[in-house]
Amino acid sequence: MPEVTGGEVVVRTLQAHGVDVVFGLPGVHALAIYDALYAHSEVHHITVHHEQTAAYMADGYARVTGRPGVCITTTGPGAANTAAAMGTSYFDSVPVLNVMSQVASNLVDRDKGALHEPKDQLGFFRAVTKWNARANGIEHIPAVLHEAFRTMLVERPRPTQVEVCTDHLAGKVDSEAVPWLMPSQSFSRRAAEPALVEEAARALVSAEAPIIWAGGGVNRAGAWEELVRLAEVLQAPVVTTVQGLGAIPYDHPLALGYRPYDRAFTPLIERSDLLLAVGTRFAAGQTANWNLKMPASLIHVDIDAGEVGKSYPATLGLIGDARLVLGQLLEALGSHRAPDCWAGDVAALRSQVAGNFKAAGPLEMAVLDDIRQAVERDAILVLDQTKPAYWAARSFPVYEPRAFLYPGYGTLGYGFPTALGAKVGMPDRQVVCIVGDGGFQYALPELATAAQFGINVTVLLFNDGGYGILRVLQDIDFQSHYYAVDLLNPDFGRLTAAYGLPYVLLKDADGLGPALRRALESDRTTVVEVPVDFARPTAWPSPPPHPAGRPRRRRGRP
Ligand SMILES: Cc1ncc(C[n+]2csc(CCOP(=O)(O)OP(=O)(O)O)c2C)c(N)n1
Repeated sequence: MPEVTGGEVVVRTLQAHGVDVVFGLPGVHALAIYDALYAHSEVHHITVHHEQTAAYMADGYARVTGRPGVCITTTGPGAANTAAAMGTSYFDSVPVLNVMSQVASNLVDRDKGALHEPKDQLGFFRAVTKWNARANGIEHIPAVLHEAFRTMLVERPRPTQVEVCTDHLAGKVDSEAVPWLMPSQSFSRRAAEPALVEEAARALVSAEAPIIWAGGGVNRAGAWEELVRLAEVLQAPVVTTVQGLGAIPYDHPLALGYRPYDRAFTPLIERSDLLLAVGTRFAAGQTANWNLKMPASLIHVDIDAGEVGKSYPATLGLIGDARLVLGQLLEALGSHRAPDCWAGDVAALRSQVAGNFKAAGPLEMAVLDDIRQAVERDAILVLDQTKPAYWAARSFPVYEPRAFLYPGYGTLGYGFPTALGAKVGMPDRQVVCIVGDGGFQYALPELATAAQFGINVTVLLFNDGGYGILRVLQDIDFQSHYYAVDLLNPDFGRLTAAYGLPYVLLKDADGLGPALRRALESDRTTVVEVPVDFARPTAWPSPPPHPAGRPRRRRGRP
């Protein structure tokens, strides 16, 4: 009888769930997994220089493909190094599976001082996962991994963790004794209660001025086609949260093109009698800390029943996968076609908002315009926590779904490693990372990962010599007591060259467009450094005066 190791059961189970690339950093307890990867070259492994990068890469891969990203880490400190990245994926509902080793099964949680012995590794990761478990023996591995995939693919997508003790990974059993698996295609997603769908359709048909709020759930569930069709059927303008960007193309006539927290949204809500929210938890940042008022009627579509009514009372909750539920609504609406009650208001409001942005941050908006014009329509932007990224989150025109990766958790150091994972997931698309000198230095050694594995992204490095946004806050709140915000930066040119990668230094933000175009033609990761100090804007964009009066009543309502 052929025998298999626990490590091999891990790798074959991942394969059975469609995994063909993993991101990781080996350690002594996890080596049996690596030995199985050695034997199964169909599963590609990308070796990183810090475990947080493995988890960020898995996050980037998952956000752009819609499939779970998988990282492999080793017991104790190696695994713990992924915590900020796992927290980011948790915050933004991204399906990342962290497969990790544990000490030998007879030593777990005994505090005897075994090498890398973690204190309650499952407890540690409970805080940043929706589900986690230890496989108690080789035969248990397929079922535990399968459950991790099930929870990420069927329920709200959030990170999971599976750990296997090192003796189980290295141990062997008869392959026929392993309960090999049910493939992931057998997972079926949840649709909404048909009677509630009918009720929602009736409410949508009789609404006078409905608007749609598209959250990250639309991108995660792959529901953008249904969303756009529904918006067209209802003639309802769509506002997108930062995680929902690209769910409707920015140049679609019904795309509002700005985020709900923008004060420009207020008059629109005041005019609307029904808001259809899809895949959103109405997070603080999107609702001005829940100060945004909602229309009288709110229909909330979400895979997670716990979100419905949590921050805003819902008139009706439709619990299910966004794609399925929007499909159900379209079916229930049948041949209904709403008249256009907003006429030119959407376009007028959009252009006013764009004007406000330009007036409030001329340099920031010029930089973003240059970027937008240089990259392809479906380019993927990955944002770190740097001044131009905040402006981009407010205003960047996104035309394709899953093309704007922003850490809602506010995680500094996210951008560059996540961009690498996004490129692995979508090798044929341009991937541009927007990062400051502070954030880039979280993951500089990953320039080696880019070079070694031929991962080609473009890094736009905005260098202001410190933690610039904190200087701004010290200005505003602490009488300009600049403290702990200046950085002694390396020579980024020599540093990039040390990894054999191209680098361009601009004098200032002028010339960014042509430099970015050239960098995008490179066949290797290229760093474009832009020395710039985005001064504190004179004013944040203020709400535009409302272009029209009350919405026209619809004619021909059924
Ligand atoms: C993991 C983490 N640590 C600290 C912070 C706090 N923080 C937010 S932005 C920032 C400064 C970023 O500096 P840089 O990347 O140079 O961009 P800049 O603000 O200068 O544009 C810091 C320290 C954070 N958001 N996340």
